[in-house]
Amino acid sequence: MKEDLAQALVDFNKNVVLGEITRRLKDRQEPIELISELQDGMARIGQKFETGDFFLSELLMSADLFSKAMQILEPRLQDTAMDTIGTIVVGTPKGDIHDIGKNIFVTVAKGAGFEIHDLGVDVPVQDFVESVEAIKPQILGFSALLTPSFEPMKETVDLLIKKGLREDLKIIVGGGVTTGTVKRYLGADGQTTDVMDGIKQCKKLIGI
Ligand code: B12
Repeated sequence: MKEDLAQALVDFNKNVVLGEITRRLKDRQEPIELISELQDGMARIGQKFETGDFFLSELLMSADLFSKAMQILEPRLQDTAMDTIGTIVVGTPKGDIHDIGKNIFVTVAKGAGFEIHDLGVDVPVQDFVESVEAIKPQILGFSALLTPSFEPMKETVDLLIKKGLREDLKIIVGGGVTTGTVKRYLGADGQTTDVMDGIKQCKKLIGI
């Protein structure tokens, strides 16, 4: 019988989460499908945090368990690595330290053949711009999980335009709190809350 992975994450049931992942990988389920189920669990945890049923300690516990699950899933995602198809600079903007989703995007994008320059979390506007200037990627990716992240992303895009670095660059924004409205506010070329959709958009943005 299949266990409800998302619910097991909400219940912080480490044995069920890790055991179920190991079992389903053995049964040849795609790792990306398992990540999607875990992401649903995280969304439920976020809702409980919003309604005051969960506190910061629960967010930390879920992040820790998600990271443990990713230690099992990550090597399976890298299996498909091939020749480089494009270059992406990615980071989480200033003030934001969420990195679970960004790290998943980095792993899957590498597996899809992208060369990734991961600037990490809490990245200042200047660092994004200097990296674009030095690396000359085709795509700049933001990973944003906090509403206050919108301003530093907007400042980054504005500075890129001012320096004449925007024309040859595609910009995509990902992360649970982002929407089409955020995309339009930033003047970005893509937006997603799903890693596979993000990869598809990145390929399309560079004409693959
Ligand atoms: C885990 C978590 C934490 C952990 C983060 C640990 C870590 N190492 O990342 C900890 C406990 C540290 C944390 C802290 C805080 N958090 Co928090 N957190 C979450 C939670 C529950 C899950 C986030 C997550 O990892 N989701 C799972 C991943 C897999 O999903 P994802 O990030 O969306 O990524 C997927 C896609 O979006 C995409 N993707 C992601 N990035 C990118 C980038 C590109 C380029 C592309 C193409 C795709 C892509 O791929 C991923 C896979 O599909 C969310 C709830 C939620 N609904 O998201 C709240 C949430 C984001 N947190 C929130 C808050 C308020 C906070 C705190 C301010 C709490 C506090 N009072 O201190 C702090 C802020 C700390 C800071 N300065 O950043 C709010 C944000 C509200 C808002 N609108 O601003 C949320 C939404 C909870 C809520 N509902 O209130 N948090």
